[in-house]
Amino acid sequence: MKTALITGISGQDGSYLSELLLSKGYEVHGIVRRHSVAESQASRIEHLDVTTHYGDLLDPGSIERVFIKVLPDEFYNLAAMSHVRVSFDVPEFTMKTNGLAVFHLLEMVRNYRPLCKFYQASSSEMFGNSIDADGYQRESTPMHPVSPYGIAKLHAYNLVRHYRKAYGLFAANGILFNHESPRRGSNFVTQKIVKAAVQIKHGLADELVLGNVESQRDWGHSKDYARAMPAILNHNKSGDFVVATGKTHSIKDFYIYVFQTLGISTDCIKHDARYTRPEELDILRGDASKAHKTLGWEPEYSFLEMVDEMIKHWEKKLK
Ligand code: NAP
Ligand code: F7E
Repeated sequence: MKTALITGISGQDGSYLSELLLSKGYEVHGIVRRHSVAESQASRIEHLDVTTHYGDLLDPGSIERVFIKVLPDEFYNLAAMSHVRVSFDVPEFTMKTNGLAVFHLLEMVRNYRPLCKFYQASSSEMFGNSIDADGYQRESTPMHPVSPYGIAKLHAYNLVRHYRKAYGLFAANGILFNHESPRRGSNFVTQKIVKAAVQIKHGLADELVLGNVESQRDWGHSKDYARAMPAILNHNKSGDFVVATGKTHSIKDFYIYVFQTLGISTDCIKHDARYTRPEELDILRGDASKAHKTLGWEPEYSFLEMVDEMIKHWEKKLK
């Protein structure tokens, strides 16, 4: 039986990854932070047979104690300040959590368990507005991030590559493009739109306020993307892998589909600059050919299946 340790186990991806690893027979441990609302602490994972430990990425000693106790075979670092817009408000916190903390994790692996495989949740936000001539971003595309979040993630990405090359660790980056699900935080644009649209349909809200609706994203399903994580760690060689669908939609396309599906007018959609960013990433479209060929990874959900699942979730929840 393999043992996995997951930071960010209580997040969207952590919950799907835990389900997957448990189904494969792993013993799963995760690190959670203390919440003032105790019910919120593990609401996405309370149905799962995992062992949780208190810790915080900004308290390296707390993670080190758990790491030494659990001695995992696979270590997934999914914890992060994951909201790009908010990263402009708390840049230093974001740099420490998403960047510097990864250095402490890699040192821990190097010092205490160098055979433990390390997965880093890297992001398409690292590309910024850099895009290849054919309109795709791939592993070789130059990275010029346009947010504190992206800059911090690039710091961590480079640390992972450095520890792989300098110290021979099995350390890998999953460069994941946007992925959503019914478990997505409701201040990310997809979940915000779906939740508000269902509320509007049922008379529970009367408007939806958005920022830039022209930007485009390559959206996949978190459950599909969680499958790529152990596949990356169980490949015979560590490396960096883009995980994406290759299909892109604008925010406007997204809300038009949701509002049409629910049979409501888009007249109640308003704009407010407070949801825009000082620097915007305009378009993401990933080329996951390496993951297809090397790992045999393919997404199972289509874009519309994913959106429909999110709509059904809110219809059921608000009933
Ligand atoms: P999420 O739902 O926001 O989950 C983030 C997790 O990190 C939560 O469990 C959170 O705990 C935890 N966390 C935050 N700061 C922490 C700290 N200082 N110490 C310990 N735990 C901390 O994000 P997600 O969508 O699952 O994404 C997982 C990872 O993939 C993140 O690193 C994200 O940046 C990256 N990523 C996501 C996407 C995407 O589209 N979803 C794409 C590319 C990369 P609390 O619940 O206590 O806040
Ligand atoms: O924004 C625009 C916004 O916050 C998507 C994270 O998981 O994916 C995610 O980051 C787009 C942007 O995701 C609103 O300006 C318009 O262009 O849902 P989002 P994100 O910034 O792409 C990457 C790959 C990650 O790694 C991150 O962890 O939608 N937008 N109006 C809005 N966005 C939000 N949040 N709220 C609005 O009202």
